[in-house]
Amino acid sequence: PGSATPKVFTPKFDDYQAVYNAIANRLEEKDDYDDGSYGPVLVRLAWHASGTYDKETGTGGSNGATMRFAPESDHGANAGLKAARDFLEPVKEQFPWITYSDLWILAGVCAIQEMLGPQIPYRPGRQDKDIAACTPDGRLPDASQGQDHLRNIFNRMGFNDQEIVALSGAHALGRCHVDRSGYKGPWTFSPTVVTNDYFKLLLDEKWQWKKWNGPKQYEDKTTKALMMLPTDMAIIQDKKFKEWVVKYAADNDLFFKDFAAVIGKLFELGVPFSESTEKMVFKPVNA
Ligand code: CCH
Repeated sequence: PGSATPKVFTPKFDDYQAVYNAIANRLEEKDDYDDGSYGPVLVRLAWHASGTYDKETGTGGSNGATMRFAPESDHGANAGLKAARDFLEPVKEQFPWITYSDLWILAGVCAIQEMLGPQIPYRPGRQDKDIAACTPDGRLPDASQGQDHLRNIFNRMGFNDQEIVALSGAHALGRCHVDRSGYKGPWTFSPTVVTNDYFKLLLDEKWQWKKWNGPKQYEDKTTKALMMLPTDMAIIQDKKFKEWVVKYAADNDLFFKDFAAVIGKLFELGVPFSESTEKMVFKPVNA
């Protein structure tokens, strides 16, 4: 009797695993979407949500999901990510208790694991913010630039050379779309599987400028089917970056270990977790 406190739903591991499974089971639902999987574009969504972080001001990062709103959704770097946000909308409807910010990151973790990548420990606790928290344009990398730009952008998030190179290995996945970034084509022959092929191809192929009317990009001399951005090429043009490219090309286990660690760090930039929040490791569906 008396004033009963209303029951608040406190999601547990199994609830997050259920969200994970719902995403995993839909990744390949549309055969005609790109290379047959929404995995790559979900990884890009989680990265662009996180990569706005500025360590000096503590602004940006995955806490907030402010890319739901213009102007951030209209930033040039985010072109095409509506496909990923729309893909997740039915999942949000099915599990209304999860915040968009936690959902987008969980989707990135799910996509990496389901595309046979390493396990990425996950913590929930992000809160959605409103339009006022949108970050200014220009915080994400510009593909037309070189190594100084990469260091400026990623040092601002708090990453060193080794971490920059490990993160770049995500370009084993997915492709560039003319109607999104202006660039064209995939980096590897298996764009829906996490591998160290990006590093191997950077070193083993001969790369030449693509002759076309689009933005300056490289193509492989052998098949002309693969591409590299100027920023991709910068990590073999720069001696210090290249040392890590050589290591990751030679050792997939090392790449998986370092990639899991750096992605875990990226996805948590600027998130004020309560100390009791434990990391969850989700069971893959596509094992
Ligand atoms: Fe990236 N990326 N990325 N990228 N990216 C693009 C696509 C993907 C840069 C530019 C581009 C990371 C780093 C960089 C993915 C993950 C990561 C595209 C094509 C451009 C341009 C977009 C389009 O046209 O659809 C630049 C510059 C950098 C500098 O470092 C990092 C870090 C990550 C993740 C950890 C993924 C995945 C894609 C494929 C998306 C898709 O739809 O297939």
